[in-house]
Amino acid sequence: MRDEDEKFMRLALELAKRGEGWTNPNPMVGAVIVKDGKIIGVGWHRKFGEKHAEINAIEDAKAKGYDVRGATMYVTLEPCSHWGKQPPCADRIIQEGFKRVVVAMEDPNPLVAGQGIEKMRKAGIEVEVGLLEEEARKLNEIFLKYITTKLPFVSIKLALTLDGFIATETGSSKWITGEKARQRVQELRRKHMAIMVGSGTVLADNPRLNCRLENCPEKVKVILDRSGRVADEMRKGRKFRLFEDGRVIFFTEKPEKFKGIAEAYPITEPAKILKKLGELGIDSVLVEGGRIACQFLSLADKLYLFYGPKLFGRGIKPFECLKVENTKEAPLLRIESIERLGESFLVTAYPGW
Ligand code: AOF
Ligand code: ZN
Repeated sequence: MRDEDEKFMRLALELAKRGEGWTNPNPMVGAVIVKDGKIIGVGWHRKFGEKHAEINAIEDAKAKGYDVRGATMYVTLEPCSHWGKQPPCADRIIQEGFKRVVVAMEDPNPLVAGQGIEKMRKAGIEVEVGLLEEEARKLNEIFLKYITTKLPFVSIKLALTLDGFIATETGSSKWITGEKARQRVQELRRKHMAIMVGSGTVLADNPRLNCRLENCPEKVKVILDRSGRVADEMRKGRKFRLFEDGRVIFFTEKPEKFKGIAEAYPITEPAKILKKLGELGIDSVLVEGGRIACQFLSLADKLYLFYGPKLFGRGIKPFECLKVENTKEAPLLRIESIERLGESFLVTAYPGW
């Protein structure tokens, strides 16, 4: 029984991932309905504001002509008990006559927080909680942070040489990693609502900062431009590609320079920038600018370090602001994984502080 449960929950987790990038700032959720050992319906939360996973799974089973009465539902997040953009899933599960519900994790949303589980139990449904909980928590690490703190999940992405440089002394950085690694960056962009860089990157590279995968929503582009250099250039007639799609937000000491050109806030302190992004409904930010990385290091939730097979000897280092003198003082990272991407590799790590 336990083995079977795990198999169905793994499938629910896989289904949930199909919503990646589309559900923010809501969680990714997957659901599988099983009756007499057979999968009769599957569903996932496809897009923010749209139907929840459980409802999609129930509708899938019904469309195939199945009766869900007496069935078991496997769902990666506690079914909701509140009225949001959608009606409460727990009520629907009760109405439909499910016998058993297996939940990977409780919903940390204070509006739910165990009440969905309680409601279903009170209605006589067998509810089990905690199957593959670790995987479910990892899947929704962005949602977990945002719903509990109202601050965005901060990831820092860097492309480094094997000797730890992000650019040569003259500022050249194209390219340190190979094509496969750069493709992987696109996946990271899909996962995060916003991409953040400094004005230096915008002026030097004129990047699009979009997500070029087939299945990817528009990104919010966040530019740190203390002195308003991008606005100055725009007034001179220069066109920037980052305006081609998505929302663009500047943080600057000179908001007046952006009047009539772009959305800008008079904030430059990293912690305050994050607070503002949270207030704007942005649940995650991928810091891609190497030169701003160190400012956000102490606030980071995750690091994505891509290493290319090159050596520069001299050049620009990403974390010089740390100034570690003794090895004992060095901040420690907890490595989550190491992925080989052609001749490059990706180290994913969580800050240990
Ligand atoms: C579920 N299944 O598939 C999702 C859930 O505004 P709403 O109605 O879409 O509600 C959003 C909240 O509902 C969200 O913050 C989270 O707590 C929960 N999301 N719950 O049972 C789902 N996406
Ligand atoms: Zn729901």
